[in-house]
Amino acid sequence: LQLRADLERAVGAGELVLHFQPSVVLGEDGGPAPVHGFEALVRWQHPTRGLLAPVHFVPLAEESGLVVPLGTWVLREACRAAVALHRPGRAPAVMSVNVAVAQLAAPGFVELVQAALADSGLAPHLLVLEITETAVLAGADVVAPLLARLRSTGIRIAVDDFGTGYSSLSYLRDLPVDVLKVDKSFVDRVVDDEQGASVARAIISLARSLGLETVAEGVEEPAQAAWLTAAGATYGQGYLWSRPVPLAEASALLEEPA
Ligand code: G
Ligand code: G
Ligand code: MN
Ligand code: NA
Repeated sequence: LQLRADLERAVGAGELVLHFQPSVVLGEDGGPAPVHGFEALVRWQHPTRGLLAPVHFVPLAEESGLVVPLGTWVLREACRAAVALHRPGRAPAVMSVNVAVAQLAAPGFVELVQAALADSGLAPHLLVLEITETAVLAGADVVAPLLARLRSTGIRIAVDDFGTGYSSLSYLRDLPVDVLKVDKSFVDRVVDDEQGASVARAIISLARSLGLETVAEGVEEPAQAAWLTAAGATYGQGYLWSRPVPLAEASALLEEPA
């Protein structure tokens, strides 16, 4: 309960910070992987408990409704960070932001996204909103039209933790999304596990046949990256290339590919 009161204050008090984890283009032959973009991941610089990971406060924020103001701060800050990473003569990096279903369903969310883009000067096609597969499934009737409206503003939509939600794959065909983020639990099993590899290959093939890009999450081993590249995954994200890092380090990753 103390933590909840603290969190209520923290959003306004400048105690939240963003770290950024790169996603990279899975190229041909194991050469250096160019950074495609970053996922913004929130942390809480707590006055006495130190830097808290989302697992310690995002669920609390979701239960209490605080995820709406928290998410608004994250969205605006991530758009500003994306613009701060622009350099002349360099392809601009894409910025991905996690969005809780309560945010999406709150009145005025589409307008909020448009204001965050306008105020920061970020081009819409450089913003990706990540919605978890379970959130999409739980509120398909409400969520799909909202995603369609968001997409018509030029931003892109990713389904996060894809494959964990026991969805029927046919629902994807009708969902207005652009990217599937293949959950780490599948990536963990692509090497030395024939059935694991089959499942991951099926997800990647399905995405390709629907014209969706894929981001393989939680890549830790070069052998996994090689397997995913051969299977046709579009991008990779994971400790193999970088942990989530502060903005200055993210900028350095753009100067010198992972
Ligand atoms: O790296 P990490 O521990 O930061 O992230 C853990 C989880 O917290 C991930 O599932 C991620 O989706 C979630 N998360 C991180 N940042 C945000 C955020 O800004 N908003 C929401 N809703 N979830 C976030
Ligand atoms: O939004 P999402 O649930 O995808 O959040 C990504 C989470 O996974 C974050 O907590 C991030 O720190 C974590 N993560 C990212 N890459 C790796 C990885 O290679 N290994 C592990 N164990 N965790 C990772
Ligand atoms: Mn995510
Ligand atoms: Na994920």
